Amino acid sequence: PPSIRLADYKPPAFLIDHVDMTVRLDGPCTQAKATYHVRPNPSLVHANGHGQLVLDADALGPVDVRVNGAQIEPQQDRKHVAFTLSTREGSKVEVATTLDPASNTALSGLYLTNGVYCTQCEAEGFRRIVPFLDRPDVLATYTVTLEAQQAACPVLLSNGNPSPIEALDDGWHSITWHDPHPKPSYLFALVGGHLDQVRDSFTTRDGREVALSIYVEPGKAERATFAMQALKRCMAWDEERFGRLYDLDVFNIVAVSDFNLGAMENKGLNIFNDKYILASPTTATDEDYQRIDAIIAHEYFHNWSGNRVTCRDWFQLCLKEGLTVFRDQEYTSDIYDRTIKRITDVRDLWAHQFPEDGGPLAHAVRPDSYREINNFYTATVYEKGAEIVRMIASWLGPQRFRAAMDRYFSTYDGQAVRLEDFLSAMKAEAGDLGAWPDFLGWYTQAGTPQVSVDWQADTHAGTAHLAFSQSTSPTPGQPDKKPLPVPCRLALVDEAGDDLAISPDHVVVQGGRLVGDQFLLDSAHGSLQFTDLPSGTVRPSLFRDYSAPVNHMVEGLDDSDRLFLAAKDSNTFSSWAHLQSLYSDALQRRYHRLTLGEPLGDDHALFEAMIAAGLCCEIDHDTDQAGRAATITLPSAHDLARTIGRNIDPLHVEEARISFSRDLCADRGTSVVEALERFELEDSGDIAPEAAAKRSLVLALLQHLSRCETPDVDDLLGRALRGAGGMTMRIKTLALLLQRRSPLADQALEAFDAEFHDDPLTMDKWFAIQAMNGTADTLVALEGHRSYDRENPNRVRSLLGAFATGNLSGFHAADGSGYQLMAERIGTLDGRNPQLAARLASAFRTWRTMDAARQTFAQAALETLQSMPNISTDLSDIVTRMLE
Ligand code: HT7
Ligand code: ZN
Repeated sequence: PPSIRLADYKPPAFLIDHVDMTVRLDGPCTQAKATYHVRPNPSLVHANGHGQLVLDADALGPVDVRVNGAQIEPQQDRKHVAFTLSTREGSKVEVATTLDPASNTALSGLYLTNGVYCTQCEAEGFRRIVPFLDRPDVLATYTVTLEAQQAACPVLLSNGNPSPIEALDDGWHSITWHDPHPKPSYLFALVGGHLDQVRDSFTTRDGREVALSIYVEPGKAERATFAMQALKRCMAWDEERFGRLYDLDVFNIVAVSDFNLGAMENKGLNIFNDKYILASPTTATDEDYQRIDAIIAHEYFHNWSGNRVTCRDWFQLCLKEGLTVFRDQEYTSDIYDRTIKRITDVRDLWAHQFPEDGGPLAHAVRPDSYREINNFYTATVYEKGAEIVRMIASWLGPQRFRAAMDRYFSTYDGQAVRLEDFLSAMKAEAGDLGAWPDFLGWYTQAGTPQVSVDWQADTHAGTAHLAFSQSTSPTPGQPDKKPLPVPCRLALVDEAGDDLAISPDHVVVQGGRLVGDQFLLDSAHGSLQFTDLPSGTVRPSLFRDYSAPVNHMVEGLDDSDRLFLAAKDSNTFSSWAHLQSLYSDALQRRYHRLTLGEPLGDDHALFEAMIAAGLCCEIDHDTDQAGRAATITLPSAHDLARTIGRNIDPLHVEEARISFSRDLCADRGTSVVEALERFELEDSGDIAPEAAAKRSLVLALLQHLSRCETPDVDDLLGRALRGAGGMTMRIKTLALLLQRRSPLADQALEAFDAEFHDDPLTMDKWFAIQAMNGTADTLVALEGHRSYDRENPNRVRSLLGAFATGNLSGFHAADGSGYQLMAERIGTLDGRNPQLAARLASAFRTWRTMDAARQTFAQAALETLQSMPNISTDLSDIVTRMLE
């Protein structure tokens, strides 16, 4: 299909104000009927007395259509059902069709998962249930009646508030749900099946008693109690922080075991991948718990940022996604640890969004065109989108930002809007901040800006100069780039580590503006000239809290300056970032020496700094163990590869990291072991944040130690594994044993399998660690395991996804075996589930950064996929863009 272009947007000729729908859930004879209250769009001029109503459809059988009661013969092709309607008055349009949910393996529309009927309508799934104006700017109220056999589907759910359930003849029953809030069709949902229920309630600030339920597969209710607490926590937070109250009498969540992404924010009926609901201390890791908190909050927050105020068209996707990610990031920062959350989010951005922005799939946060919208649920739209909102929030400051958000929600409540509308609400509250920066440019221009900063100080003269310049490399379809407004939060740090007060009278600013501690660089070049500085050495701390999603390099600060700042910078994010930049340089040096066959050199000073930062305190009195863990954690192999950028040999990338840890242990191993001994390797398994923080530090230390060649490390890891009180220590130490090829690994894997083989979500972790530490042959062997299921997306992601995205040397194996196996599996999967196939294929996006031999293998694998006769649009879009 041709590309859809933002520039071609046209409002719909007709509107649908209300939908009356009946779905009779009856296996392959499932019937969907809908009545639409249609009227001509009053904002358009209708020349004749009639016009074409073109309803979207996808994979539907014959559709029966009636207009004002009379059956008609519509024009119907694979993607549309079209017929003529009056433009002088409203019409009643009835459509009816038959569906077979069990045969819907694409998991879009109405499908069956483990015997439960469920739907996924974003982005274009509603048209796979009934023909409709399936676009986000058509908002309707819905009344939905569900009918099913009572024995097969005791639970019947849809959006809104329910009426009492009614018994019908022959063991059937029915229920009607009414959603009074106009919504686009992508927020429609229904669920029917046997499900257990966890109930609770929440009273909103305006006194509404909301009945809360989480539905899970039978027998799993106990594992949903954390999720229920998480839901109540985020409901209270959204009231407090954003003044957003819930607006229906019930809020339901359903956890299903087959789902294409993480979860879906359907109005009043969120549907979740069960991975992000179910948790117990013996089966879930600390990261699982935090992710559950974040995703429950994310979907709940969509009730305002996405549902009450929605998108005009899919180009505006980040209007709801970037904003909602920002909101969930703020929430988890408040309930966990703000600095650690920022570090985690920035690491994720570097790991996922930066490679996307620098490769063949680069696209603007608001793209100009797309072939398949499902391929735009990306790190760029979500994570970079959130970074843009963060820049705006920080530019406005907390009070103005809150006022601007209130203005946005109240001005556009019940509407489908564009990014320009969001920005106009932000701008309207900017007050005396001066000219409004061109934040829209961040949405429309792809690529990561490179910001070079040059620092020069003259201690005797008491002056210093910071020169900034920015540029962005061309990305597909965007050869020329313009400068963007780049906020750099900064401070000058004195010899004691204190921030100097910067008086505007003693700074000359060019190419931007200095507002508070933010220098807004809004040209290609800008500078700050400081005068009257106090005596003594002064150093700049730049991009505090990562104030802009850019790649920055600083000239004029040597290693000792960065070590000083790592130790003394009062901004804890920045002190982490200084050390990371030193690690990154050291690892790159090692990589290049490995490729040249040279000795690796000595990083003694850096090891000293690491030990000082990571292990300085008595462990049990230290309140910032998670911070220390982050401080001593190296950049990931993928991040190192991205920084190296071209002609990559993944084995050398991995060896650079391994050798660093090995040399650290050779140099300071005794301190590391002593620190670990102080911890005692008995883990309580307690899920409280303090216990999780301690685990993260132990694991960060073990990660380095696991690279030592001495056999007593096996003993240490074995003790940590035996002492594991919960899943975090258990799976992570097991992964370290596996990575180290320890003789203890096999036995530990077997014990895990014996205990959890009939618990699929827990076995996903077992599959993933092996996929991340094995070869293509490992995958083939694991595919035959009794717990593996090629048809379940979570299983596929845990094996193939973990291999392609978490195993640099395995996926990019020198003999091409990783590429070949992935291409074969993706090709097969495409026939069943194109969205999943396309997502897996995007792991190839870095193929051109590899060395020449690997590129040849990767290209061949991609070309094989491209030439498949029945390739889906989803997969073909990804593969074609990667080969262009
Ligand atoms: N808004 C949701 C998007 C989503 C989705 C998109 C395409 C295909 C399947 C999907 N499942 C969920 C998720 C979110 O809250 O961001
Ligand atoms: Zn979302």
